[in-house]
Amino acid sequence: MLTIHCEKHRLRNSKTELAGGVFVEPFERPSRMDHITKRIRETGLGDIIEPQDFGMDPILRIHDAGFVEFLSTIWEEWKATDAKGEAIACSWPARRMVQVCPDDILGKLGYYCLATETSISEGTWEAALSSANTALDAAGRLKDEGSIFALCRPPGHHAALDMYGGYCFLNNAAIAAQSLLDKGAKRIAILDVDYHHGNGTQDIFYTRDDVLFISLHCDPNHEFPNFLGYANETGEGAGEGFNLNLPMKPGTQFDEWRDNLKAALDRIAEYAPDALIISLGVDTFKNDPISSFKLESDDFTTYGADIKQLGLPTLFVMEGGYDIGEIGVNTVNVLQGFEAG
Ligand code: SP5
Ligand code: ZN
Repeated sequence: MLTIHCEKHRLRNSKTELAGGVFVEPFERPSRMDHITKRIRETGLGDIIEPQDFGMDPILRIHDAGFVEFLSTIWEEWKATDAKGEAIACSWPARRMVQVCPDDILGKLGYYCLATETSISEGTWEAALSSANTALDAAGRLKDEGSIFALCRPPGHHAALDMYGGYCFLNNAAIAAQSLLDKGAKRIAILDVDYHHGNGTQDIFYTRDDVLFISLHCDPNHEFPNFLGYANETGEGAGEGFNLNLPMKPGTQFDEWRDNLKAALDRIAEYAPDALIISLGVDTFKNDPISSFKLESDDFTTYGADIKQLGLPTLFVMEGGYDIGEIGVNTVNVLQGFEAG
């Protein structure tokens, strides 16, 4: 399987994540990619090539223009203040407050941020852009390749129409889906297997029937992103019936997870999409430092093969996964399981 990957991901190298009331080195760090590319080479999965630059148009098909302008300028603006650290939101347009974007820099940060653990740092925008280009390049090659891996970093599935957070800035999977539709596909299914609910992707496609969104994740009543991802969110308007959330309790093991995967695959088969996008987070692994599910490394191989049974053109887009030691094995296991399946 061919992998698309951009070295510019390294420009996202934030020093601060707010976790447990203190600042820690972010779990979402550049070395994650080194372990995955090393494993790709070790296993001979296939070549790794750099993406082309697709400009702003495909990104603006998904994200709000004001949000994109904010992301592309906020670091320069932040640097010009007397702030000592990275850019972190502190206040929000919460309930019964006014939904406007203020000129004040902290006001802007709060307006566009959905989770304060994610700091904006030097190079974040350039890295986010390269990650979107990685997904777009892979999407463009999907027809010829049959299956392909977009090794994106930073991840994307928490990024909504006009919000960043959860380590995500641009929604790579959504941008790729739209590009496939714009090139003639009629229906795209996105299956999100990251441990966390793909709130951003759900938000983006919630009222549409040309993208079926299905997410397998830890119950948001107990886990980030907490405020989206419940089973009763089924879509709205034309999108009614085209959003399927399969939340599972903390500590879920693979047999139960796989039952939910089967339900997801059945729904995808019924939808008969032109292509399938997998939002591939491997933070379901038993040793993940921020997650609670119990998947073993071999389980990733098993479910890769399960996905293959759909027989669809399949674009894998990297999302989360924070057990640095095993992230390479677990990620490549999915891809190898798929190829062998
Ligand atoms: C792409 C992705 O996987 N983003 C995840 C972002 C999660 N950030 C906040 C995590 C909240 C802390 N959870 C600690 C739970 C301990 N069980
Ligand atoms: Zn995750």
